Amino acid sequence: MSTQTVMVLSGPNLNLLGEREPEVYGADTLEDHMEVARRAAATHGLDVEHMQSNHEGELVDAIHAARDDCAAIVINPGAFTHYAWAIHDALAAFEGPVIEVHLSNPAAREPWRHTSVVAPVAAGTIAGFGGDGYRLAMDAVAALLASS
Ligand code: CA2
Repeated sequence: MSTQTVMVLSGPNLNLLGEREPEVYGADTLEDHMEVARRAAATHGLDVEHMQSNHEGELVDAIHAARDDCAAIVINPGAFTHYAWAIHDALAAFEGPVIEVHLSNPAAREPWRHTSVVAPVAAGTIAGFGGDGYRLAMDAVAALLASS
C-alpha cells in the first residue's frame, strides 16, 4: 500500500507566527509547527503536504485538490474559522477525516471567536495546546484512518 498523505492547511495571518503576538500564539514559526507535524506523521507512516494561504478561495481549491490524493485534512482556518461557509462546504465534500486545530483556545477568547463554522464538518477540534496540537492531530488522524 502506498504512503498516505495528510493535507495540512493554514489560514490567514498564520504566516506571521513567530513575528507578532508571541504571548497569544507562541514564539514558534509556522514552519516550526510543520516540522512537528511532519515528525508526528512519520511516526504513523504518514506524509504531510502543507499549504498556507491568506485567501479563502485558495484554501477551497486546496481542499478540492486533496479529494484526489489525500487521506485526511488537518486545518487551522485562522479567522476564517468563524465565518467562512465556503470552507465549511468544501470540507463537507471531502470524504476522509478532517481535524480542526487552533493554537489558542478560541472558546476562552472574544465572543466572536466562540463560533466555528468548520467544527460541524470536522471529526474533532484540538484547541489551546499551542503547536502540540499538530502532534495531537496526527495521532487523531492515524487512529481515525486505522479504524476506517
Ligand atoms: O488559535 C488559533 O490557531 C486561531 O485559529 C488563530 C487565528 C484566530 O483568528 C482564530 O480565532 C484562532 C489568528 C491567526 C493569526 O495569527 C497571527 C500570528 C502572528 C501575528 C498575528 C496573527
